[in-house]
This record gives sequence, C-alpha cells and structure tokens, in this order.
Amino acid sequence: MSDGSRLILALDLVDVGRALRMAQDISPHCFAIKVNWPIILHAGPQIIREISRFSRVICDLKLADIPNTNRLIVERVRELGAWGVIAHSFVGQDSLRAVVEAAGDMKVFSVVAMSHPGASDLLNRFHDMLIDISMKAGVYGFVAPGNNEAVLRQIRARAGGMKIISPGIGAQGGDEVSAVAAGADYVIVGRKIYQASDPVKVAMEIDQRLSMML
Ligand code: O7M
Repeated sequence: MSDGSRLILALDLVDVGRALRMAQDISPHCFAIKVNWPIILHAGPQIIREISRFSRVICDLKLADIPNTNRLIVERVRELGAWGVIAHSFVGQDSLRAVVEAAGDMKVFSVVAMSHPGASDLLNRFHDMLIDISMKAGVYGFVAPGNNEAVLRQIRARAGGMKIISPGIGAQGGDEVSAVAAGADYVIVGRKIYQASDPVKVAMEIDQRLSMML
C-alpha cells in the first residue's frame, strides 16, 4: 500500500486466486483496494481480512437499509479489519448515522452521485441534498463520478475539504487526471487495470500520472 498514491483499485474479479495475486502485486502502487459484492460473494467475507493484512480495504457494500440492519453489517465489516466502508445516503440521515456510529475508526464514504448513465434518471439530480444529509450524519467522504466533470465540480464546491473518491475511469469513459483536476482526491479504477495485459504496468502509469499533479 502506498500512502501517497491517489489510486484505489476496484477488485471486481471473480477468480479469487487471480484477485488475490493482483491485490498483492498492485498494492505497492495504490492507496487502497476496494472490494465489492462480486469478490465477496465468490471468496467469502474473509477476503476483507486477508487483503487487510497488506493493504487498506474499502468495503463497498453500498449499504442502503434501516439503521439497525446497517449497524449489524458495519459491525461485522469492522471486525474483519476494513479501513473504510461505503453506504448510500438516499436512505436518510438516521441510516447513515448508524453506519458512522458503528464504523468506529473506519472511514465512511457515502454515495452522493453515480457514474452510470441511469444515474441521471434520479440520483444525480439530488447530490446537494445527499451531501447535506451525509454531512449531518458525519461521514468522512463522498463517492462521486469521475466521468462526469460537471457533477464532480459541483460536488467538490459543496463538499469543501472533505475527501472525494471517484469511479468511472477508463471503462466508463473518464480520465484519471481530468477527474482529479475536477475535484477527486482518489480515483477508483477496475477494468482498465485488471483487464489489461499488464495490470501492474497500467496501475503504475496511473499512479505516476497522478503523482505528477501534486
Ligand atoms: O473501473 P470499473 O468501471 O471497472 O469499475 C468501477 C468500480 O467502481 C466498480 O466497483 C463499481 O461498482 C464502482 N462504482 C462505479 O463504477 N460507479 C459509481 O457511481 C460508484 C461506484 C462505487 O464504487 O461506489 C462506491
């Protein structure tokens, strides 16, 4: 794991052996590794503990439940050693606050806008309200689209100095340098890295491009 890196690897592989090897090979070049349902369902929740031995792990469950259920899930994620956890904010302040309270030292990132085209149907029209709900709940940072500069800039303006992590790079059309220029602190990258013929090389290139912006 690299403290100075602005890259977060999205480890959405379903081949568990390959995922673990890739996590180990790329961890020196990224700030954190994000695990989502695909790898957790294939490998089991212990994958969080396993990767936490050598990297920060952000557990991307996109929690969106009532406060009690959110709390029960987050307590388990915390026991497994994750560094961060991701929750939806549209469910409201009480549900999100339950995540923050159960998280303890874990960082909580809330989703305030998304990167896929359908996000404009509903979610991305409400990012200001979702930021306000998230701030009142006490989150550490936000998830905002790295492939939608207009929305990302608006979110950065409202978010002040809070951390923003941004997916949508590569396979979803975004560019890592443009995303950071528009306000992302970290970019989340999956397929552009793990589908490359040389994933470590691509991860190093992204890391280097972003470090030149500092
Ligand atoms: O780089 P990709 O497109 O292969 O993968 C992007 C990752 O980011 C993948 O794990 C998605 O689930 C996640 N993601 C989005 O692509 N868009 C969003 O709006 C939000 C997320 C995300 O990480 O939310 C926490």
